[in-house]
Amino acid sequence: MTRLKEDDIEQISATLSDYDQELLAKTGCRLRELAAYSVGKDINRPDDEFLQTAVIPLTCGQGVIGGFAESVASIINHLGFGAWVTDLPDAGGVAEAVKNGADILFMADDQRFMAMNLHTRAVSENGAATGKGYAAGLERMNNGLKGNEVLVLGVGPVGTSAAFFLARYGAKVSIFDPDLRASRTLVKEFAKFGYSLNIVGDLNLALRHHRLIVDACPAQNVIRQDHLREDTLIAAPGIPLGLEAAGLEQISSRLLHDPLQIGVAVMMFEVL
Ligand code: 2YJ
Repeated sequence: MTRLKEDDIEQISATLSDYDQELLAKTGCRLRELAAYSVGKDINRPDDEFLQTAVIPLTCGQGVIGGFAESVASIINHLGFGAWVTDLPDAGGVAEAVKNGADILFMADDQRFMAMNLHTRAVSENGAATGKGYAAGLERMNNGLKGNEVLVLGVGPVGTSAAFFLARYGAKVSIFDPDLRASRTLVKEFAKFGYSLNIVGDLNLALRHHRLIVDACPAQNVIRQDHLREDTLIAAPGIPLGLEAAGLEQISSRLLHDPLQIGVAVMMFEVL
């Protein structure tokens, strides 16, 4: 799993309005609408309006990422909910959050990024939420996915979740991961839900064939400019972006890619 860097997130708080405008142009939804859509909940939530969320910095592992907790809180604020960062990190921060009336907690270590609602006990994990949100984003960008072929790069938590929700939208999903055993395991898991997955052998051929791509892997320069068509749509939760820099300008209006926004928004709506 990629650990976010300060550079990846430093612009988030200051650019959320622009982010919403771009997302609206690409998907027809603002962040709040996309998150609500992806979890199948009503966008208007009068009962949840007063819920307070505490974001708790965690110092374990490689430590606090400067601006991480603040960025998460700013995204939740932008969605229209109260959110603050605790003064204390770790266990002291959890106690501080509870004492100060937090209803929802967000916290991330190097492996997991979790949200939990202290009243309902609903729990959300960032990887699964991110995959769900990007699947919804691609579905909105394409005005539906029924019968469409989608290629998912990477079958970690984000790619697995994206593949699942793409299949639920009616897409024909192909997966590619250098770990063939992981792909085979996923095929068996999906079969239990009645979904079939195609495992791609030749990545280059698959990238040429597919118009709809989910890039959920941490590898760079996997998608080349010559793989892009004029109607290609890419949903790319993977950090860093797998598309080579030369292709960025050509596809910018048809590319969904952010370090945190969609994942955090979906986590929030999952625990409401
Ligand atoms: O509280 C802090 O500042 C740190 N403990 C945050 C650690 C952030 N965790 C990560 O970057 C993980 N790899 C999960 C990121 C998920 C983004 N999709």
